[in-house]
Amino acid sequence: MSSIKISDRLKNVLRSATRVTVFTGAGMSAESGVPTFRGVDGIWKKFKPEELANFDAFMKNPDLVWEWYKHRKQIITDIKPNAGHYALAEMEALYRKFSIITQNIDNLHRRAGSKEIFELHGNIERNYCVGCGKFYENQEVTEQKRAPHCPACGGLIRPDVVWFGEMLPADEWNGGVEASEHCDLFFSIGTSAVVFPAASLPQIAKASGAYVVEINIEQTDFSARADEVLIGKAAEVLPVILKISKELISQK
Ligand code: BJW
Repeated sequence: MSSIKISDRLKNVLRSATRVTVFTGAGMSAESGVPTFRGVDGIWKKFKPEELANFDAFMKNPDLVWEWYKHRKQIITDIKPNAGHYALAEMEALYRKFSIITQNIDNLHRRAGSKEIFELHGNIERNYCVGCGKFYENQEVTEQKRAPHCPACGGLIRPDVVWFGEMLPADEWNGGVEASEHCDLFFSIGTSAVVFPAASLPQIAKASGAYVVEINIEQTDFSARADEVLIGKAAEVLPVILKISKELISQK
């Protein structure tokens, strides 16, 4: 943990910043036991996204897609937020404005105690009917082996997540853009930064003048444009950043 080097420049920004925005991807939850999408053990190594994470695939084979999400719901039910999620939740109290924009559907930021969260790709704990739009909690539907049908209209019920080719929820997206445009410090954490439009947010933050820090176990497509890249696990780097932020802010 102590081997992570935080530059003086970042320390200065951590001390002076009032608005901090954090953008997270699957690597954020890796230490909790949620598989990433494109890593060595990534989900897409076993399943092709076009077979599972799009609306046409769901309508063609709803039971297969439902089974896959049911499996992932089970993983998420069984796990807990990690030290990185808890560090971010604690950092929220240190800054005047602190926003989390997440691509993750696992609800772990909320479970760790973070308050301002924009969920760009939905939340696996919710479901809705493709026919009438009625929402269903997981408890109401996950017991079912096959894709469930809506008791109200008979339509298929799907997870409330954003599949390829679908628009992101407007309020969450607009909130995420606003938080990226108006921050002093922006962290891009545990994302390969290849899925758009989400991957444009670090670029928006950079173009708007934020100091942009990437935290990842390896370089990404975005690394060359970041002001600073911290190579390490989110669950190990973030507690170090929290500790330094607390020290710097207490000295102000
Ligand atoms: C660690 C770590 C540790 C590991 N610590 N780090 C150009 C060409 C073709 C298509 C497009 C295009 N531009 C846009 C598109 C369309 C498409 C897209 O971007 N495709 C690209 C792949 C090219 N985008 C869309 O379709 C989006 N909608 C859209 O554009 O609407 C407008 C539109 C409408 C109609 C027609 C056309 C356009 C929607 C995207 C929805 C993405 N959905 C998913 C599934 C969600 C539900 C589910 O979970 O099942 O979202 S796909 C998947 O990717 C998921 C993720 O949120 C998302 C991003 O992945 P993420 O989080 O970055 O994970 P990984 O695995 O890629 O990376 C993990 C990283 O962590 C790695 O870097 C590791 O190194 C690191 N790591 N352990 C720190 N411990």
